Amino acid sequence: SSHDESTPPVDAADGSGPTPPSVTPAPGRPGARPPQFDEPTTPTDAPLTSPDQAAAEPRTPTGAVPSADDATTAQQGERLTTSQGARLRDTDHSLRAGARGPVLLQDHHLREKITHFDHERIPERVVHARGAAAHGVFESFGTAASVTCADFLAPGRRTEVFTRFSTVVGSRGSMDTARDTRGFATKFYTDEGTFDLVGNNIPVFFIQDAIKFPDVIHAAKPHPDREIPQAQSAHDTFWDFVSLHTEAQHHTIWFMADRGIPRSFRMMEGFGIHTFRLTNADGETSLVKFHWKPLLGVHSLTWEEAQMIGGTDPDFHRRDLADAIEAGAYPQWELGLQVLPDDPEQMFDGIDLLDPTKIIPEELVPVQRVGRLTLDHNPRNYFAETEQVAFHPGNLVPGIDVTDDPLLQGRLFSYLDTQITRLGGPNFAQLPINRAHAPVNDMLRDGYGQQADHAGVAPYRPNSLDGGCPFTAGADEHAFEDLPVRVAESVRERRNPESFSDHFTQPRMFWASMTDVEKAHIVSAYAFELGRCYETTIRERQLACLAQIDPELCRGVAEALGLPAPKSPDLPDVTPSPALSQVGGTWPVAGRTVGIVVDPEAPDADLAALHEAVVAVSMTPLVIAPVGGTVGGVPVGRTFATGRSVELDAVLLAGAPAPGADAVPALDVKAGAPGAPGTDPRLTLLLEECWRHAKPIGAWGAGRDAATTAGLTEGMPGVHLGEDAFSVLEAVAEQLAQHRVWERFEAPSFSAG
Ligand code: HDD
Repeated sequence: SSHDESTPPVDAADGSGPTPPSVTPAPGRPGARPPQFDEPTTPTDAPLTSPDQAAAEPRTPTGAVPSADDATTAQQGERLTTSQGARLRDTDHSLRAGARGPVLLQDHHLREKITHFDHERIPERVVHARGAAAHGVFESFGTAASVTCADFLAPGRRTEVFTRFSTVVGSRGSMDTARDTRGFATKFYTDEGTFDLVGNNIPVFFIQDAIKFPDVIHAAKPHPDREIPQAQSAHDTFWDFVSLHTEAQHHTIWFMADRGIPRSFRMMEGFGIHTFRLTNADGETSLVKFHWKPLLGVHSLTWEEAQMIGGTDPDFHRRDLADAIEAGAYPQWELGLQVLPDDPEQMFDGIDLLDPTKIIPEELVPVQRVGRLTLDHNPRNYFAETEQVAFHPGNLVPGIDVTDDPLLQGRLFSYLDTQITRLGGPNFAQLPINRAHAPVNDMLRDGYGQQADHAGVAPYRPNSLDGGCPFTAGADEHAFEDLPVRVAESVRERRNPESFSDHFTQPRMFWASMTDVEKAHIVSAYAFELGRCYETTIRERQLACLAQIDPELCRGVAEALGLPAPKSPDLPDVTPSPALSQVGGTWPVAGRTVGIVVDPEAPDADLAALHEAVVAVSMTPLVIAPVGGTVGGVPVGRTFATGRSVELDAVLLAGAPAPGADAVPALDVKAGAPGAPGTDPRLTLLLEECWRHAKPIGAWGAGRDAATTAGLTEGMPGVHLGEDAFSVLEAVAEQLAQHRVWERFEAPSFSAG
């Protein structure tokens, strides 16, 4: 039968079914259509109109709501349609031969809906699969004009940018806080074409030649048999490779150090790694290294925090970036250049500038600031923007060129190539996020996913039919010039230069530049990673590498592994580079999260004012109470069940909730476990963790008693017991400026021996 009269659709518009939930359609766009792209050069359409968001629920702990002009609705019109624009009466029931009968093949809407869904996923990036991104602006200081004619670096220029941060090894759904290198890729949509700076948060790379990239990645990715472990380097194949392929040792010590577990994307440096060649308006060239310097400083998690966050909030970095931007705490970096003369040797102080496993210490060649990056709005759609953005180190603009670094040369091939699989054809540059903001006039035609409806008959040159166009640029028309760089007279060969062969002096310099607490973290990181390997020979081989870096480092790791420390050869003296250490300075506390533990039974009178005071210094207050709701008019951000210390940068005790009825069973704490009687064991745990992770702790009033009961007394490092909330907040914020209470870490045992 074709139609069963007795079973009308349950939400039929004639009112016979239940009332559909009321939704607010987007105003003013009846019959709205997806943006039409006449030419691949049209900049992205203006955002679609959105409903007023003023009444939306707060989405962040700060209570910030999306701005009213931010299009946040999925709806592009008032009535649901097919992809062809035909209005639909029903999208909830397939067309059947009777309500209980089989589904009909003729149900074109069912087939369209399911077919599209079946193809919603694209391959994740072969590396850097997991990432988060934001839009922003780059403002040039104009200070680079003497070294480059790149227009976006001229005085007063503002350029739109899109920056994507990533981990390297994990899959798209892996955790943010894995110990790994972080990608830091920025697309500058300049008036002279798109420039991509595709860097990392570590200034050196694993390998010196791109032909080794499949090897290092195969070694670092999960084992091919069981596909474990996910997003980790703590496994045999990784350490097998880096211990055999010792040019990887410099990069490896960087991510065994705290750089491998950043506190936030906002608190990472970025590096272009390779040496690039800049040209100024007079045609003079220089060699440069690019640096991003975060205004919030460079800060890391502790390893225990990173592991715990991996469980409680695998999206920690992604959330942190989006929340900060939404709350108006826009992350900022300054772009800096180390400028070196472009002489034929391309060497500096014995360092081959074409070797991407070496740095130039900042103390020898200062980083000169040339502009500021501000990330000020979140992507509207993760897939369209963050997933589909396609970076390429070959996206260069006049004034910036590559060098013969063999790693960079190979990258110039790989990035274009990979997008063809990942984005399904050669037209990915037409995706809105990838479109140049400069006018495009190419002769690339057809192919999968072609969006443009090109006019004319002559996409070739020379032609006489389409006006004889396009013309190429004249000498003074800001074209990208291939510099007449001299290529060494040589024979073709597969070989590294001798100047690439020192693999241990710079890791030794890195080690020597660390403070004791940073050294201790490095030793424990190696001990953890090698301790997770199964093969003793691999551990021994890596210890032999460490012996070539530093005997203390080697001894510390060997002790933890219960293996003999191989003897170090005679090692060169190195001059430490203080710029490599993360400890010792003070930085702005903007965007830090301050937990405020409250007792709902005896709310602190000043809670609302305290909350405001935290926001006033651009920090994020997170009120923590045994159960949800509001306390003293302030919303509870986390309960003892949903919160964990690792989300916080500092904790304030405004009160001390007594154990609730559910406290003990929820935690499964045995009676008689350590912790003060009368204090909720979850609070005890929170304080213990904050102590162990060297976070400032403040308390006043009733909170002070709780602190004392927990064994925290005035005079202990980073413990601030005061008379009132505001003086305690001030003391805590001042301490937080150093990132952690460094004194709390134990003296590392290896330095004693
Ligand atoms: Fe790469 C992605 C950074 C060497 C091949 N790379 C990718 C991304 C970053 C880097 C940040 C993610 C971009 C995004 O967010 O979409 N890669 C680097 C750095 C390197 C480096 C700093 C060395 C200095 N990469 C490198 C080599 C090769 C590749 C030597 C290949 C020979 N990289 C790729 C790739 C990826 C990529 C396969 C995967 C997804 C993509 O490009 O778009 O082409």
